[in-house]
Amino acid sequence: SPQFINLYDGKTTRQNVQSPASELAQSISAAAASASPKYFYNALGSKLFEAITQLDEYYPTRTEAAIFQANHSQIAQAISQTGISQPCLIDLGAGNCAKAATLIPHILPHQYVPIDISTDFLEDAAEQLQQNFPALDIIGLGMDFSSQLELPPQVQTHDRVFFYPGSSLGNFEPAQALDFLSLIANPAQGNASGLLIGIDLVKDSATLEAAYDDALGVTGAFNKNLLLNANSLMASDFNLRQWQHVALFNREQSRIEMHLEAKQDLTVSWPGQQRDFKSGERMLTEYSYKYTLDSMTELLQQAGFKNIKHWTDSQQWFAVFWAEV
Ligand code: AVJ
Repeated sequence: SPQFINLYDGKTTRQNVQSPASELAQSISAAAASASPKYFYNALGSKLFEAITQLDEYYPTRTEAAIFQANHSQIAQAISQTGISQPCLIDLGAGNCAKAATLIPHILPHQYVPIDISTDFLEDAAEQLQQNFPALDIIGLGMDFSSQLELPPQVQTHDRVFFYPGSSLGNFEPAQALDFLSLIANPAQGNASGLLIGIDLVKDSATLEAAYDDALGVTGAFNKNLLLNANSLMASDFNLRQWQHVALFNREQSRIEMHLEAKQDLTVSWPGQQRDFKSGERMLTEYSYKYTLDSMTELLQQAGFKNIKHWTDSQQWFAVFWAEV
């Protein structure tokens, strides 16, 4: 069975790393309230995201899977052409590990390192995956990789393939995305040999907005679950019935914005503090930036990657990039 190392217990105070409770308190009490989208992912949030990926409206997961399916030998070839063999596959935000499961038979890693902030969910997924790949060296990491990317000594330092599928990079604002990619591209820091990354592309607003506001209301539940997670992390008293899901595409900024909107005047309290919300006031919970093939290529180049290749679907709705360090 896999090794599992939990570096995230929901209240760890590492040097220079704020605890979730104080980070949430700070962002929720700011003049423009917000909460980082990483707080969607407790055990229930990971299950709700898994449900989202099965919705008709949520095209990214199945479109990306089809791109991998159609191009897996070309992708494996691109990786081996860089001189990488028996890589360590580092899966950023692995969740249920389903995407890696389809990739592993093609790129044949020696070691697989799934990382996720949703520690219990990841531990179960890593155990399941080990059943399918009994010989694979799996090291699960419960970790908030957005705050630090330092990997424990068990993780192979050579031939590292960072795997960042699903367009999760879109959660970062462009400047942060560049910083994060630069960290991966810096061999002294992350020791990457290359990056395999999935990116959602700009398209018509109706398609984008339906993907983030589905008819069944699963994305609304996923969004509101952040409040349940906050209640458990910071001992706040958010009442979910007082909040409404909002998703809109901001074309100027090229991003989906998800908010929670107060349905009435209300007060949220947590130990030592409180925050009033006016009816209609919004709390930002997620940006999901959409790129073009050109803007993503440029971002990867700026971050220091070279020999950038991409694969896309016939509608150009989604793209998978391979970028060498
Ligand atoms: C996991 C960040 C890629 O931005 O599409 C899905 C999260 N939010 N529905 C995305 C999400 C609402 C998702 N990422």
